[in-house]
Amino acid sequence: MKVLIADDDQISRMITKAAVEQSGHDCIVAVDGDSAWDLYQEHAPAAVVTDLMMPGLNGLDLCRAIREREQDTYTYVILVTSHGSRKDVLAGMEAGADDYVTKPLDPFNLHIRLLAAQRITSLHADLAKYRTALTKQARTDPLTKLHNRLKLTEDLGQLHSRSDRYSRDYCLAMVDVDNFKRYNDIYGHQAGDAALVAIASTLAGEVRQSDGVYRFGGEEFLLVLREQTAAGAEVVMERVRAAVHALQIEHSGDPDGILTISAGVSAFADGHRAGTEQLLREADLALYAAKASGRNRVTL
Ligand code: GH3
Ligand code: MG
Ligand code: MG
Ligand code: MG
Repeated sequence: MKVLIADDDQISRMITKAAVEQSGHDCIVAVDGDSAWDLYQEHAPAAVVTDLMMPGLNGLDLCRAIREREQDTYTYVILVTSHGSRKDVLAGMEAGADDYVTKPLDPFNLHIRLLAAQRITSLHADLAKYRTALTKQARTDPLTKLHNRLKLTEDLGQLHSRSDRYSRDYCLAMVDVDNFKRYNDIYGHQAGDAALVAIASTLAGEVRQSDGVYRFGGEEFLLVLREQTAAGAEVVMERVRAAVHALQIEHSGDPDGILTISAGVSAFADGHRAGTEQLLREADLALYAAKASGRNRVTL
C-alpha cells in the first residue's frame, strides 16, 4: 500500500515511517496537516497514518477533508494519539478515522492495523469495480450491446442542455425495422435476433464516434447526431438506410425481398429549439410518415 504519514514531530515521523516500511508499505511523509492534504491529493494513498495534534490542519481536519473528498476510493485513516484519551479517540473516530494507535508507537500494533487497512481498501476497490460494471450493464442492451434507453435519457438530457446553452444543433433519428413481425414469423425469433444484431452494428458503424446509437425498444433504434442540421442528418440517415439494405438480409415477406429500415428525423436547430420529449415525438411522427409512404426510406 501507499501510506501517507503526517506528523509535525520529527522523531515521531521517523519512528512511524520505520514501522510502516517494516510492514512492507511505501511511505509518503508530510511534516504537517496542510502539506499532508496536498500530498494526499497528489498521491491518493490507500492509507493515512496521522498525528492528531499538528499546527494548521490537525488530524481531525485532515480526516474530515479526506472523507469529504473521496468518492470511488476509500482511504483508511489511522490516528496516532499522544495520550489516548477517550475524548480524543472519540473525536477522531467521529471525524472519520478508522482506527487509532497510541504513542509511543509499537510497530507490531501498527502492523496489524495496516493489515486491516489493506483488507478494507481492497474490499472498497472491488466494490468500486463492481459498481462501475453494474452501472455499465444497466445502460447496455444485452442483445445488441448498444446503449439502452436509460443511457439515452441521460446522454440526451446532457446534450440538450449543452446545445441549448451554446446554441448548437443536433438531430434525432428514430429507426424501425420494416415488416419485422413477418420476418420473425418466417425465419424464427433467433434469426430475428441475429438480424437485429447485424442492423445494430451497421447503424453504429455508419455514424461518427461522437454520435450515439441506442436500442430504443424491440426493433426500434434511436440515433443522436451531434452538430448536425436537418439536411445533414437526412444525408447521414440515407447512407445508414442504404448500408442496412446493402446487408442483403433476405426477407421473403417484404416487397423487395430484403430486410430494410425506415427512419424519421427531427432537428434541434435555430428557430426550433424544442424539448427532448417533443423532438422524440417529432422523430416518431416522421418515422410514421416514412412507413406510410412505402418503408425503406428516410423522412424529415
Ligand atoms: P412495420 O414495418 O410497420 O414496422 O412492421 P413491423 O412488423 O416491423 O412492426 P410491428 O411493431 O408490428 O412488429 C415488431 C416486431 O418486432 C414484433 C416483435 O416480435 C419483433 N421484435 C421486437 N423485439 C424483438 C427482439 O428482441 N427479437 C426479435 N427476434 N424480434 C423482436
Ligand atoms: Mg503533533
Ligand atoms: Mg416498431
Ligand atoms: Mg417495424
